[in-house]
Amino acid sequence: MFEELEKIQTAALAALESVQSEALLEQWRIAHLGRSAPLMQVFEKFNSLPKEERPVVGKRANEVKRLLESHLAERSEALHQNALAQALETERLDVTLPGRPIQQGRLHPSTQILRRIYDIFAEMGFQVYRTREVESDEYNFELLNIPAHHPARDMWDTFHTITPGVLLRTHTSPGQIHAMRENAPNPVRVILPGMCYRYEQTSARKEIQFNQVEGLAVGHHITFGDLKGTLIDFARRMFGAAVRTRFRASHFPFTEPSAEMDIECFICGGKGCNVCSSTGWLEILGCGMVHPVVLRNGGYDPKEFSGFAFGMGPERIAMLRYKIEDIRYFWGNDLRFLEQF
Ligand code: 2U9
Repeated sequence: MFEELEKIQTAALAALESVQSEALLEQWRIAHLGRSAPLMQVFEKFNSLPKEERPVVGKRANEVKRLLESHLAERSEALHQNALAQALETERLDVTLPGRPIQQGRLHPSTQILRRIYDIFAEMGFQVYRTREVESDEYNFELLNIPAHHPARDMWDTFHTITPGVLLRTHTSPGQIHAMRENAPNPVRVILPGMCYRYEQTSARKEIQFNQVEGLAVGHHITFGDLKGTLIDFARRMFGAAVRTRFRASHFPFTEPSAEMDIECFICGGKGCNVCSSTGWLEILGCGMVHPVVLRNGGYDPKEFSGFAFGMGPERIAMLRYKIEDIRYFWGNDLRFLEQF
């Protein structure tokens, strides 16, 4: 039995010499210390030994077991250290290398202009009011004093849906009717930003989609003077305190009287250049006093209430400000364009 134990110990230690990985070490443990290992068979045969031999054989068998266990622990630690050293060698990190630059996103030029407009009008007490892009013919035209077959409809080439009387809004003006109907008979002061759509042949100056910002103030004693004061103040905040402005008479079906506001050309300072077509002035927005018919459609009695409204195109403002020569760049998703802002 002693001889057998010697053989078991020698064979196990010899086998351990060639174990080079933690997986193989586990196989070794099962083979030499597991339930069916030769050493465990010795323990099983223990009861069949003569009584006087049992203590000495038992002592020796336990010694062999402890020896194999301590070699196993040693080997396991050595293999672990080896693996660690290897990982440190191959996965070495050079902390002195310069960092990789992080690509920063930026806001679309239209969004930048829109946010500037929101800030300016927020300071004057105008709330942002958003409404649907899919509209009814009634809200987009009828209630704005543009009946069917009216020649003014030619100004808004329309995308119609397959459902009769439903269309993509051609301006944010239908939102003004929603705003009035929601607030009447209380005074209201809102700006309406958002995407509008027109069925057009695209060109450097025309796109089928564009943003608009319209504004509306309705109250008891609102005058054309309030309209001029508000819009001149807006122009000064948007284009600089020294900017000169002028109002020209115009016509829109939903306002009466109507006007357009120009600012002095900031490219040539009013001397005349190709951006302002040698006039020295740039058209910035349209405006007017809300037409009595439109006021009534919004739920206000025109004998008691008056209001002003205006509309502008953020892409047009961005084009003037950044000298962008083609409106199609805005939705072309060309990074060479977008990264400049
Ligand atoms: C209601 C009452 C009045 C909104 C107005 C304009 C003049 C105007 C255009 C300028 C450039 C839009 O982006 S643009 O093409 N807008 O000239 N808009 S008055 O007047 C309204 C609208 C709705 C109920």
